[in-house]
Amino acid sequence: MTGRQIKEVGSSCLHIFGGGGSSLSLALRSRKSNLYIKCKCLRCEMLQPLRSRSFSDMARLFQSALVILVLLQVGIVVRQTSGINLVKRSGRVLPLVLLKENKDYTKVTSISKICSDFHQGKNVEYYLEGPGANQKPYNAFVVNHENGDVRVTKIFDREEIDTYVMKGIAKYPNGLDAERPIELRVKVEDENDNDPVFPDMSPVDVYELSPTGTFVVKVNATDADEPGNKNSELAYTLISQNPSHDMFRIDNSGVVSVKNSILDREICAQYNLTVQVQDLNGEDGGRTATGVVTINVLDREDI
Ligand SMILES: [Ca+2]
Ligand SMILES: [Ca+2]
Ligand SMILES: [Ca+2]
Ligand SMILES: [Ca+2]
Repeated sequence: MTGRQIKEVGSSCLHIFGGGGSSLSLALRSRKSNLYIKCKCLRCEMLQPLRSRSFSDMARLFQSALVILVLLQVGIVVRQTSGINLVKRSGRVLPLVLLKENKDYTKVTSISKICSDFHQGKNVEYYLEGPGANQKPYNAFVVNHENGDVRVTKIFDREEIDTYVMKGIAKYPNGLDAERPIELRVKVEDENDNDPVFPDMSPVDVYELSPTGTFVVKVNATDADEPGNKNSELAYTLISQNPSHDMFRIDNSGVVSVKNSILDREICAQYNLTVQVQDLNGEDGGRTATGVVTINVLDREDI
């Protein structure tokens, strides 16, 4: 057989009984002018060298391997129809688990469940790995080694950790993995449990007789709740001005500007504005905080 012929045969691949969460494949491969027969299924992969280059020998080997694979597939089909397979293996990712922060789920027996296709009786044990399991914070999530039920041992704080990504492991008693790990992702949903916080604000300056609309300062409070969530969307309002000359205004975003163009340092050289900030973008029920903005009026030669 010529090298060209071998390459042509090796370029084909015969898949049999694919789908349903399992597949077997049989292929010929040429590597550095040597010919190999490759058997592959979900559980193993075999690359067998073909020592004979004759087409009849190669066909016999290919036929033998095909018979083995058919028998393996029949075994898988029998197992699937007998109900032994508990979970489809596609994706190897469990559905996302949503837990509200501050809510007590510790009495819930199962927030998720790891299952193995190869679980029969007590032949498989389950484990959890990753932050929240066998890494800090340790044992926030624990798994029942026998049935794969995952439960929690604490009340969660989104502002501490908002997402946990763990691996569910299925092992045989001899310590070998029964199959590939499955991903378990838990998201902690936000609750509006943080007040806005005003930063320390230094006094700011503005010239007397500045025109209406002159920028004075932008107030920037913070809120530890989830970014992009209304729980941390802030809106500002002016509670009072001292003295109450109504010289300044503040917009929703916290920008303080001159409202009245008759600022006169010789009449009043300093104003204290009491500003309120509210989360939920200022809607009813939002949490609030107040701060004071001190504004010094600077002199011009206006007399
Ligand atoms: Ca919190
Ligand atoms: Ca908040
Ligand atoms: Ca929160
Ligand atoms: Ca002046």
